[in-house]
Amino acid sequence: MKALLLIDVQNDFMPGGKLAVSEGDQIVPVINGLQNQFDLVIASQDWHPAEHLSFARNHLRHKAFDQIELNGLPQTLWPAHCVQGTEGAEFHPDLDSHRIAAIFRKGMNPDIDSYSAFYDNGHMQSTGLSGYLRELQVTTLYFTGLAADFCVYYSIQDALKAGFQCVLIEDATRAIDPENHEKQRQQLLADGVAIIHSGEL
Ligand code: VGL
Ligand code: ZN
Repeated sequence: MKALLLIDVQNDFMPGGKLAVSEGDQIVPVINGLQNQFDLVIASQDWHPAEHLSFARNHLRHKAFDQIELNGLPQTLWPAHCVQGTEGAEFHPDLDSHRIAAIFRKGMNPDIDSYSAFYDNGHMQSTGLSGYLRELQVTTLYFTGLAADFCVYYSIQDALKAGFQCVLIEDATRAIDPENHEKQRQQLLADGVAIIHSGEL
């Protein structure tokens, strides 16, 4: 069984949002067009408390995009984004959500960031997503969403470790830093991830 994963298709990652990904909104119609081809559609949502320590504003001497160490892990400091209950944390208004069977939220613990939909960045706590997928006999995951070089990339890495076959639908994602994404793309191919266009499905 195959599942479609929608990673963080949220307003704050769209043009005009707090942590905008260029052309992020262009993936929404692509994702909407794909959903009918899957038995299972799952979404993740970045869901931070206002005091989250990945936010630059919660550090005295730092600004957005500074690199620091946070509780022993490298951390990029971000503009405050996807704060729980705000409009920025909602899905894009045009995202078709009626087939989304479950939403896995992440990034609630203020002390650690959580790019992957499976684990926090320290791999200390699971979201339960891999167990959920296994219970439903899912073997292959098709990845879409934002951002290609953070939450999508790290979700794929964890999915591979958990034994899922992974496919990245390239026109259904966009990167914060396209150069970074290009390097990661080579890594994903080397790791056995299929990278396809939505038209191939
Ligand atoms: C993301 C940076 C911080 C993402 C989330 O969804 O890719 N990136 N929080
Ligand atoms: Zn975040």
